[in-house]
Amino acid sequence: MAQRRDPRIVIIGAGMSGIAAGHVLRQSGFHDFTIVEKGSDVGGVWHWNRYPGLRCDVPSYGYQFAFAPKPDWGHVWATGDEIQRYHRDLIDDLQLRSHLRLNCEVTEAVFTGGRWRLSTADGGRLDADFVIAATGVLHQPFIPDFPGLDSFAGPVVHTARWTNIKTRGKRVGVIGTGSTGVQVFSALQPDAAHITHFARTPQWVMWMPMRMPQPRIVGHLLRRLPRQDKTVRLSQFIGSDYLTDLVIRPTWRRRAAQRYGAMCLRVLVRDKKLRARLRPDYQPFCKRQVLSGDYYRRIGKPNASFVSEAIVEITKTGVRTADGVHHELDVLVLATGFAAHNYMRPMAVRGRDGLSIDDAWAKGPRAWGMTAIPGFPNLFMVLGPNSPTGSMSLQHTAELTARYIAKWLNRFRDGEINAVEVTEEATDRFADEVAEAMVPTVWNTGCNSWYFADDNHIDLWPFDRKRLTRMLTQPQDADYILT
Ligand code: N01
Repeated sequence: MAQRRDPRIVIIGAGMSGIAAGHVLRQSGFHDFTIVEKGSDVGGVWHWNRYPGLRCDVPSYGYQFAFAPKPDWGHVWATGDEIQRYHRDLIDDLQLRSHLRLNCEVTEAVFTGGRWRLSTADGGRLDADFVIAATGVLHQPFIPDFPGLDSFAGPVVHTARWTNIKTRGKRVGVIGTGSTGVQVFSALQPDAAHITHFARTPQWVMWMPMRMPQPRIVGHLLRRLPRQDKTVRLSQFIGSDYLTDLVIRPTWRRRAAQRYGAMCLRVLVRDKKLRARLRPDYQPFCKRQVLSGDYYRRIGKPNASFVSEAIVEITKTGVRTADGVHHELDVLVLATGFAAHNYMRPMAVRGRDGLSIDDAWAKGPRAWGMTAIPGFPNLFMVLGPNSPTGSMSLQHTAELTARYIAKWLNRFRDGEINAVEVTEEATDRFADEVAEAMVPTVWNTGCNSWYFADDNHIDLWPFDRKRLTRMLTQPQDADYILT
């Protein structure tokens, strides 16, 4: 009879997916695991992003783990601070603190002699039977190569690395019109002497009462529910199923939601000239849909300008646009997004026979079912390529993926396998199915967005929840090379 052994596991990243993985491992009886996190705190994006106006654009009740329900959110759409506190509290509530190593950046992971050897930035070394890369998607800030950026005399800050800069009474420039740009613009506008929003591409901004407090009575009632985990899951499933249907199928529901998006612009921006400049030339929901309760009001204020001419250079004192206008600024805010397809890189990851992740992903990131990469045995990702960032509950997806991984770990523990590696065939088949399912999605209707890994490869999940559950519930041996 095979001997039971406790696998040594390293989880890289203590954001939402690392917390999910840690909890599932503990619950499944694995003790020998470490969660390494390069930041000084847990929380991932909610740790790194601290810009003014930060809040979640998914209602809080659905934006939490079903295994750790929090009934008493302060707001229906929680602030960044509150979500970060939730994550921090979870580390203790789920008894993960003793497994956690903060300020520990993994720089290299090499599969050698049937195990993983990890090097850290502080010169340390970790060995592991399994690695779980919970390294996130929107992690590395993207800073465009604007000519003259270094010459700007005032503070320049990327929203994902916010520092305490003074914006009150200043002439502020915000570059970028994604969810972040809209949030930070709206938060800084009231106190700025003048604020200029530089838009390479305007966005549809859908009105929602984003600052609405969650009534206390709701918290009290939810707390009294006998199976809160079930209600969280139900709310996630209802929300996800609605959004999934809307983005993956061109039905009347999509058209109705898009009509609402168009109506928000028409009703909330009365100035016809401004409205014309704010109107995107692509369908609502094609890019990640931006929600806001006040952007269209604030962009029309006397101290605000919306500039859609291209930026040609940044000077010592401002930004020059293609129409020759020089916009004088004291502070420059870059809401220019993320290198969203890097995943665990720039960590140097080498799998079987020395295969590097850069070579394996030379044609773009790919992984079977968001988690397993051919050539990289005993390594799994949580929220890897094709994760449903734009259509489903990420907490649910992270938990489901972690449970899937735990099934393989169980088989290692039982001595059934020493190594597990997904096949090229299974991964190709999955990629072909993804490409086919992507055709009728709204993301494919003629806009450019961070969803695109390259010109014709959309890095999202184009299927419904049933497919997600089916893929991640029962591992199929035929899709793997088992040693
Ligand atoms: O980043 P983005 P984000 N010159 O990539 C512009 C999540 N999120 O940080 O549209 C000029 O969406 C770029 O222009 P264009 C959410 O999933 C969630 O805003 O490419 N402009 C775009 O306007 C979201 O989708 C919350 O033409 C340049 C902007 O920069 C994701 O994070 C809150 C440029 C980048 O927009 C990313 O959002 C915030 C250039 N050279 C974010 N390069 C929640 O509430 C780029 N841009 C949960």
